[in-house]
Amino acid sequence: MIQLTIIKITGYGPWTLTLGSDREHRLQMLQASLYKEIQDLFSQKNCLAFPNRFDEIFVITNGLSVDDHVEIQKHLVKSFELGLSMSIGQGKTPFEASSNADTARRSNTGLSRDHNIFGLPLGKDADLVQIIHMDVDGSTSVSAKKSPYEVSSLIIKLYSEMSEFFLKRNSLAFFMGGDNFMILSSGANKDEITKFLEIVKQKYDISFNCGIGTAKTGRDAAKLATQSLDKIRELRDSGKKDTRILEITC
Ligand SMILES: Nc1nc2c(ncn2[C@@H]2O[C@H](COP(=O)(O)OP(=O)(O)OP(=O)(O)O)[C@@H](O)[C@H]2O)c(=O)[nH]1
Ligand SMILES: [Mg+2]
Repeated sequence: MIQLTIIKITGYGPWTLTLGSDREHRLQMLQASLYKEIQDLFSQKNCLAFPNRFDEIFVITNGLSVDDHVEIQKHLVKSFELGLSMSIGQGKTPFEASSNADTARRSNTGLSRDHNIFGLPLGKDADLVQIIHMDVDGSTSVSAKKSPYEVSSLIIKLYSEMSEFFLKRNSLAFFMGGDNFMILSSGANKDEITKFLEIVKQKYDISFNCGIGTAKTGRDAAKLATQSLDKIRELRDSGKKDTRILEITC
């Protein structure tokens, strides 16, 4: 079971219009500072936030109670003039958890109405998070042959391919910057990941390295996934073994 919280700016569209048309720089600053504050507050509680279209943020919140969410919401209310809703969902897969969170908000199923927190009463068994940290093998040499924007265009295509492939398997992929992606997965099947690697190799001539981490919290799962990825690099650089997928479970 994984627990996800979707944080959304409430009444954002109408509010943006009140700023007039010279607003883009202000919206960009607002979105960046909102993301920073959310990552800061949630990571202190062993959670990990993922940017989703800038005005919506997904957070792995395994182990977090409604009271923990209220505490964070109180901090955020002090820092931002805009309101935020938090929708909490649990599920057997990340997709199911995200759908449950969204359904709760749309059906106005509240866990704390005073603090704009939605969701069904939380079960206690949201205790397993799995993250796949995917990173392009040798992106520096790929980038050297392209202009910066051509590199971005390639990364967008890879992201699109990844998102579609893993969504079909109830997993959610996020672009984390540079050549890094993280996939919230459940019971990652190495044969399936291998299939994805073969598709991108064949279509784009790109190889990914995939570190998998499984733990009780988002931060711990990400730490183990990155540790697995670094181990793949270490094995590659020492010339010992060419591994593309490695898993560490706590
Ligand atoms: N989000 C995130 N970005 C990273 C991380 N490590 C590196 N980066 C970014 O990824 C870019 C590419 O770095 P690398 O992946 O180390 O470069 P590379 O040439 O692909 O080398 P290998 O991955 O070892 O094959 C860096 O410039 C950073 O922007 C990470 O752990 N997380
Ligand atoms: Mg890389």
